[in-house]
Amino acid sequence: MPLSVLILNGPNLNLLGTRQPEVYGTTTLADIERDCRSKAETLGFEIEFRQSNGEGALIDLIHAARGRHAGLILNAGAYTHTSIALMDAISSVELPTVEVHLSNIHRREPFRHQSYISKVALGQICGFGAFGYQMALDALAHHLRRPA
Ligand code: CA2
Repeated sequence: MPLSVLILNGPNLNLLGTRQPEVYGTTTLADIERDCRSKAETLGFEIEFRQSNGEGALIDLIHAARGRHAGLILNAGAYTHTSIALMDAISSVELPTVEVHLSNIHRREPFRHQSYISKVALGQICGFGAFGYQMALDALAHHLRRPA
């Protein structure tokens, strides 16, 4: 059975491609989902691709991922910088997690330099726009196929 990966997107990412193209580009979340689906196929993964604006809803999706998915790719949006609750949810399910951001959060305002997600993630990919999701799928494939 193919390994399954949950790709989870946080607040305001549903607006991608419609506003602030100078910061976030013109790619929509639907474009990113389509590209993730074709990349996942080449890697032999199944994916579930979700977005929510709610912190609690994101936490519920992470809890539900336990036992259903082998890994998590998370762009938690602004909750990245604030949410101990999301960090705890990732710790609790013990799923290998790759953190993704479209923008290079370290070149932006100081309040974006802090990430609670990084403290529990395998690693962080940021600054490569939508391509970061493809990189995250490769990173998870590499991690999940490593010899025990
Ligand atoms: O760079 C990223 O991927 C972020 O996670 C995006 C978040 C931001 O709060 C993080 O610091 C970095 C914001 C997503 C907002 O997306 C929009 C898209 C179009 C128009 C307005 C917001």
